[in-house]
Amino acid sequence: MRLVLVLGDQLSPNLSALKKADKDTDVVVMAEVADEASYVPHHPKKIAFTFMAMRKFAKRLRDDGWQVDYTTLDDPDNTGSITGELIRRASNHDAAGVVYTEPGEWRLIEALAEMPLKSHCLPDTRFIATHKEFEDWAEDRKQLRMEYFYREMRRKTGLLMDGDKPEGGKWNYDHDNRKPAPDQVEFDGPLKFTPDNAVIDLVADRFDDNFGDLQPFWFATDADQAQEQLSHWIAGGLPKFGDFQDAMLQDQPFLYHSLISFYINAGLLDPLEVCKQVADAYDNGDAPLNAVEGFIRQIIGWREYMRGIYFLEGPDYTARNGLDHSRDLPDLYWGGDTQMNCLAQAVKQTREHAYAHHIQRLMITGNFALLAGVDPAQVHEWYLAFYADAYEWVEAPNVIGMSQFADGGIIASKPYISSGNYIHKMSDYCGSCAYRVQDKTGEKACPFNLLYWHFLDRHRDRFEGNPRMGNMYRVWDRMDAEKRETVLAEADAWLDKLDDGQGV
Ligand code: FAD
Ligand code: DLZ
Ligand code: SF4
Repeated sequence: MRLVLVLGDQLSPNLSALKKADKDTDVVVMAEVADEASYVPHHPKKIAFTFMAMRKFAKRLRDDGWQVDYTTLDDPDNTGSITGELIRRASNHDAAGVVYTEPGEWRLIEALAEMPLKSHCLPDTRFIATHKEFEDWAEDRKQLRMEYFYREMRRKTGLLMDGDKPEGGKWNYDHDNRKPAPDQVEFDGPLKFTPDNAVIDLVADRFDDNFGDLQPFWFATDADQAQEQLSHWIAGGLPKFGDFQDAMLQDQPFLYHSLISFYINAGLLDPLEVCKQVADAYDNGDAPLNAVEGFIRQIIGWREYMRGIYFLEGPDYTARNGLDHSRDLPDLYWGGDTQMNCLAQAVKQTREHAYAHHIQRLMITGNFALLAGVDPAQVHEWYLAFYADAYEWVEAPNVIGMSQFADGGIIASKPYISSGNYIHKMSDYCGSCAYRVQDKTGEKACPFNLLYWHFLDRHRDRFEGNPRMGNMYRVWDRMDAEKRETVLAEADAWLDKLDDGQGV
């Protein structure tokens, strides 16, 4: 007999390791372990979600005829690590070896490869592109761009294709997806489910000091509930998803977003199946093309592309620091006081829900860290810990690459930076802020305005020649010399206050 490992983000009945195993002779191993629960100080909701979903999945496997050796976190025999549990279970059963599906983090891939047990690692087939397909696509290209990879994935899946042409005549409708914040949101947000109170008690007891609110807990924790959430969103949220994808509203964390990344990444929903249901909504006339294409692009385009880059670039990707940034992550990321309303909103929401939508992650918390020159490794760890959908394969390319430009431009062709103007256009945050978004200098000047020019000025050598940034430098150069000096001096003074822990 062999052991079959199922990790906390591999909760899919069609997992390659399960497909390869024999339910009459092999034993499934699942384990809640201290190593996985604390390699970063995860948000308590993320830990609770993982344990609840793991426990339900173990029951499902048992109901389906599998023998499952499940270790709870408080089991006195728990060795504290995935490899420790496999070695312990292998010795109990005198197992011939271990079959497992490739994990989504190099850390665990390496630990499993070094384990003193005969083991067989299978590819994770829950993705649309294999590693080989991505490598072949990337080979010999001077520059990798998501858009071209996405078109390959459209052709491969046949999603939104009209023969060999894109549905509607265009591959990408992003241009229609940038409407500013609506006055009112007409969708009632994610469905709320009842939690497993035994897990709530366990997490409350063991992870009390972690940043983030455990309660109220409402995530879906099995495949049926996740599907309910998907159907609920397709009916109510999808039609306006495209229009308001980039918008942000005070105290409205969810807008028209799907809130399914937790479920897809943990294996409760299959990405291709999700896209087919969304494409059906278009075929049935229930959702417009800009919404449907925009959504499908995120899944078969961005999500697959990020994974491709993570595995292509290798284990050192998370240590990259292409812009030599070294500031410590400010206290405000851990709930410390700030007068910047946009940041306070994004952090509050993250603390409450272990969730923020894409533009909040990119253009609020990410943008600020980049402008302020924060050490990307600390930014990476923050995102990995606090978002319930965060596993390194998807989080690191988004943070190190897309958001912090720390990979030197593999993912992004220019840094995602903006002054307060963009935030003002896309949200209603600035109206309730102690700073004034229209002030470029002075005591009340929006810090994003000061830091934007500070960033461009200090990285002039790196970005001046970038064709997509020439305009920005021309605007800066046309500014009165005295004004430029004032901006830089005020930005420096503001950063000093930030470093001193003074209320900013
Ligand atoms: P929706 O807005 O409804 O989008 C639909 C789906 O598209 C998502 O569920 C997700 O599966 C997929 N998707 C959208 N954008 C991306 C993307 N850039 N990369 C991968 N998948 C995408 N996503 C994660 O799943 N895990 C992360 O750890 C993560 N970290 C991020 C860090 C930063 C700095 C940024 C800018 C983005 C990050 N994203 C991450 C991508 C994106 O923000 C989330 O997938 C999205 O906010 C999840 O919410 P949703 O399900 O409501 O998504
Ligand atoms: C995120 C997470 C947490 C918090 N705890 C566990 C756990 O106790 N046992 C487990 O098998 N998986 C857990 N996970 C998910 C893993 O960290 C994830 O499988 C790896 O990071 C690879 O993506
Ligand atoms: Fe954020 Fe500046 Fe707007 Fe305040 S004024 S909410 S700091 S963008």
